[in-house]
Amino acid sequence: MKGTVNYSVVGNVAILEVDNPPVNPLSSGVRVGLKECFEKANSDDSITGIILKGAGNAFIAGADISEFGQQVEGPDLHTTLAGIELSEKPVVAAINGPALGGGLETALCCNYRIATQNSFVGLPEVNLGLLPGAGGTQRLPRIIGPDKALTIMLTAEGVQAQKALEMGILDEISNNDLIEDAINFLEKKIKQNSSHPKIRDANEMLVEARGNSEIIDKAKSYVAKARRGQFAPGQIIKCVESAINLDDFDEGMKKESEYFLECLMHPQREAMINVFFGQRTAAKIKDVPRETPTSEIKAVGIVGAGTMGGGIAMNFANAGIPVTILDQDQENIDRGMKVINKNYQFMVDRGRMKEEVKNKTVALITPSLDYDSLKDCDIVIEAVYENLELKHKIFMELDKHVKPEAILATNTSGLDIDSIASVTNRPEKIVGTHFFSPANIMKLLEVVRGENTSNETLATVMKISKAIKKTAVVSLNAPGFIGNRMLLGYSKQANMLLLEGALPSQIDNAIEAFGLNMGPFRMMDLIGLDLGWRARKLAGVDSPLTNKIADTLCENERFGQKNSKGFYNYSEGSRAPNPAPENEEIYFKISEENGFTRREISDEEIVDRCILALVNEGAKILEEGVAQRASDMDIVYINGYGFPVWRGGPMFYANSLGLDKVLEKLKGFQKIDSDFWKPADLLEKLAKDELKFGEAPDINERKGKMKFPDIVGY
Ligand code: 3H9
Repeated sequence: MKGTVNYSVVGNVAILEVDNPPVNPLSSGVRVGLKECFEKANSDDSITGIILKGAGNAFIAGADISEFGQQVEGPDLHTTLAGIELSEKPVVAAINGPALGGGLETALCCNYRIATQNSFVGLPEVNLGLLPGAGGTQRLPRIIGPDKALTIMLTAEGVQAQKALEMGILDEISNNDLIEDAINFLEKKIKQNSSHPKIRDANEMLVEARGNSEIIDKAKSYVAKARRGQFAPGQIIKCVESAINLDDFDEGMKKESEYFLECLMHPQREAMINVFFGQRTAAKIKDVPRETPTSEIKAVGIVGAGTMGGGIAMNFANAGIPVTILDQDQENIDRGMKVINKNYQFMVDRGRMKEEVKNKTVALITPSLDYDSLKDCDIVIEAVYENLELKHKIFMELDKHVKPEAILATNTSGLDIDSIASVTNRPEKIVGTHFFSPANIMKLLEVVRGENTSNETLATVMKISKAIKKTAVVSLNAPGFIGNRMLLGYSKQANMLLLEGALPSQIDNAIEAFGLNMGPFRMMDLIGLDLGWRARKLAGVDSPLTNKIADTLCENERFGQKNSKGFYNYSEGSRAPNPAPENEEIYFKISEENGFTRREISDEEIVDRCILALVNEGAKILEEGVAQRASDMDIVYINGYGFPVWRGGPMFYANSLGLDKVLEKLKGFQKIDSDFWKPADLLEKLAKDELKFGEAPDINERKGKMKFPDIVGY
């Protein structure tokens, strides 16, 4: 059994310490320990009260997520928490770090809650396709009201201790020794009261909310926007409606259990838990030991004050790390700093940042025109446009000016890291850090490992990516890395479907109904159709078949959202796509010129061809060892490309379809294009062996170096 609870006594107070490193989830051993320790404390006449705390730096991170869907040992969580709530001796939860999910639910079963300043609480179960199923949906609305409780449960955001105190979740904050403060607090309460409050008895806020449909309507409209396609949020709302409308706490608990079970059995739960663990596994590099030394990053340099450079700088400033941002002339640097300021002001205006925090954060970013100002930086990230020659020049300058032990990183989305490393005297310190736009918002960071990148460099970049709150995934240095390589096949299929007979709106609607944030043509309009067109013109290359329509739109001055005309039309200042029937003539003409007889195409075919193109390419990436594992590709697609988290990522989705079915579909599509749809060897092998992605044998060696394309960035 995993985890335990340590029992000690200070004076007349029993101290129960949940011990299940690193974050003390409520695994089987903890549940057994809690039951036994509460029985022990309650049967000992010398004990007047109980304090519950977590070992190390966490209170309790919730139920043990790895137990869901498994046969569990020991008492269930409800029985365990009933033992706490029914304790004859008063109980104080002494919160010493995150108290999340079942952790907060445990604290809500105690009579009182006291926390350190740095602690935070939350009910993030919705991110796992679940709801707070250990009384959270019934108890939290009773102490802070259903409106605020719904916000906490539906956003899954943590609430810092001070705010939790103001909301009424906590009774006190400890600024000194937590256990000493908790004992004093408990003794004061014992002196003052003969009985101690239980949240189950507090009904006032629920009665007040009865008949107020606004609370539920607001929650539903948030879910429709922010959690489109997810099952659990609706279940959470139903639980809170039950709390509001049922007089009896236990009746509400019954409803919660019913709705929880439905979440537990729902396929989204498994998909989202796959994402939870995938996110954490991605941070581990198979051949880089955990104990690899890392260097400290105390100062960061950025080369290029454009959109990407500015966004990257903001990430470090937000984490309190000073940044020097360099560009070649004053005009660029002024423009870049103006955009950074504007982005921060936007956050202040929206109430997401306090003015004084903004001022402090902006003050961490220093503009510069001089390479020498980067000399003491611990890492410098180059973020200029995609031109290998230019990058070579910049890296030569950096190598000359920046201290030799510093890491030099490039934000390239597809140029050869080894070629960049070759112009420096420190190839072991060269690494790719591919941020996604907008870099201050998007979670994904592709960390690209060159031939000579050292373990120390990789481990340092992985560590710093956590500090700036990015989800880092490692890719070998191969064309397109992971994300853009997979995207190529997906975009190709979208364009082929357009040539064969579907319209952009049909394709986008089908992909969005599948769950992606944005269909491929809306995405192309957002990025700008002209990027590829201009690059091809510059290089003097013809439009490939799949780009012929987009390039013709550009010839007609339709560049996408930037000039309000692309595959769609846009009204001034709006990003909402409107139909563009005037384009149809172009689509039909190019189809005909290229020998296509346009036909009716079903939404199912659209989804299969776009999504299975991702899957087949993903299988090739895996067999070539470019990605370490299938779940890494799921994490890339969810965090960087808007793939629905509730489908678990493209590779997990393929597993859930069944790889034999996937293979059958690919073979069917070979009638359309036998080369493109040739199934990856790995996929054939897994399907034959009735295995899934994730069950494939590890591949840790690359299959030879691949040639990088001459043009990237579209
Ligand atoms: C729930 O409570 C349901 C109930 O309402 C009802 C039940 C009936 N379980 O994130 P980190 C592991 S659902 C198992 O890297 P950090 C994690 O995998 C739960 N394992 O650390 C990792 O393992 P490894 C609701 C867990 O400092 C290691 O701990 N609760 C759990 O960046 C370190 O994690 C949540 O959703 C868990 N509950 O962040 C909270 N939590 O080292 C989920 C973590 O082998 N947890 N692990 O890769 C978190 O949000 C973060 O882990 C936390 C720490 C903020 C606590």
